Amino acid sequence: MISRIDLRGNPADPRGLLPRAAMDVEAAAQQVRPICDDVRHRGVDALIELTERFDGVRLTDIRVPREALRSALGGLDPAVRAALEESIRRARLVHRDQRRTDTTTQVVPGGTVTERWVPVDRVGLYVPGGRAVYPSSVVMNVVPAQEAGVLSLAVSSPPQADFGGLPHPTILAACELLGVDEVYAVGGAQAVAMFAYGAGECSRADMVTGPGNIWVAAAKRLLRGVIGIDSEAGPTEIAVLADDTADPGHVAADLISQAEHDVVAAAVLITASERLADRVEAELAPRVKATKHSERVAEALAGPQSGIVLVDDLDHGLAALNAYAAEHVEVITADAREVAARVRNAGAVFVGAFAPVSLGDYCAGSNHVLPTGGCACHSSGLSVQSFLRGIHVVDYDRDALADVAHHVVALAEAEDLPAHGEAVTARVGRGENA
Ligand code: HSO
Ligand code: ZN
Repeated sequence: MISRIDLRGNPADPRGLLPRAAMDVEAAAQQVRPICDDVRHRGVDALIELTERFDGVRLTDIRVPREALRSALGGLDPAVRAALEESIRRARLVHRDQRRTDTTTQVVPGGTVTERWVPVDRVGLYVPGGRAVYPSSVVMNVVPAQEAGVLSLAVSSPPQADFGGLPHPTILAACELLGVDEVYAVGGAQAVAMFAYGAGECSRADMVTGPGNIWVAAAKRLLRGVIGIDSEAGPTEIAVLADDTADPGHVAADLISQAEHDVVAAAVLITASERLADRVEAELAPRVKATKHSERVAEALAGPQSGIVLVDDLDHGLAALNAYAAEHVEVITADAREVAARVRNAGAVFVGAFAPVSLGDYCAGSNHVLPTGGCACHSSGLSVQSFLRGIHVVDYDRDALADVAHHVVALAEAEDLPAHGEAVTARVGRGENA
């Protein structure tokens, strides 16, 4: 069911050790271009027509009434409400601590550079509808934006024919809990275009974040530049680095938990213990059969993107793990903390026997919007930082400028840009060496 990849005796660079599911976002971008252009030129009229075509709902208004948000929260299962509240509370604790303070460096007497962290003015958050209804993703996107101090935040999610042409009620309830009252019933590429260009009541946003299908990813890629974007989220991934101290049932449960997302989700176990590999495989079979989304999970585990990877020892395992750069890494070994500290490439690391990925998906306080597809070797997950810009504030007085004038002039001349130098000499002459 799950394949074995034997890297033992093969210390070579294990990069590319597992194939990754590829999405042809480029081709999709060509298809969504007319949709984005239509929203740009015809605004709300285009949104209403596109929504009828793609979602089968005829909207009278793109904005969700406040009353619908309130009644969605009123109708929310109390256990789900309590869980969302706890998830929000923990996420706020963690994200609040991520806030950066401005730093001022005195470069010379009379010359300072300050890095001032300024939140983005307006953010649009896209929330998918349909099969994947993830109120937890509303929390994971909204909390860092709010903690960063974003001034204006709007959410958009496709209308559902089953719910009276409104977005899914759990999504609306999560918005209400988080204090987001600007919500639109628009989905797909057209929602990204709405945030990029503005339409009707929805004024243009500076940045759009949130997960979505290939069309949403394509629209983000196409409109990047018109609007800032977060990363393009790909299928979820879990890589578990484990030794004989790990409970094979727990490892199997964790692999299945992320395989549950998608038939192209990746579930990988990296271990030097053949015994553990056998035991995890034995645990997988009955658990896959018993789980609700059995077919989806079985397909994900059997796919070429998943596997049990046998390595020589822990160091070899760490090399493979770092080369793979998974979205989620679990370290379930002796001295797990020490081993986890050696993980360099991961969206998030879960340490030891009691930190499964699904804790992080909902209630650890960490963010679950994380880099996929190997992007963890250069990118981070969503955080307060994602919504801040560091503005350099340059403050020099006359003497400080005069002191360095000759260096500016020399560099300007070396680059054949003499007018650059002249902007300085017009103020202070050629300075020291004049
Ligand atoms: N594991 C997903 C996030 C998620 N899980 C949402 C459940 N709901 C990607 O990190
Ligand atoms: Zn998940």
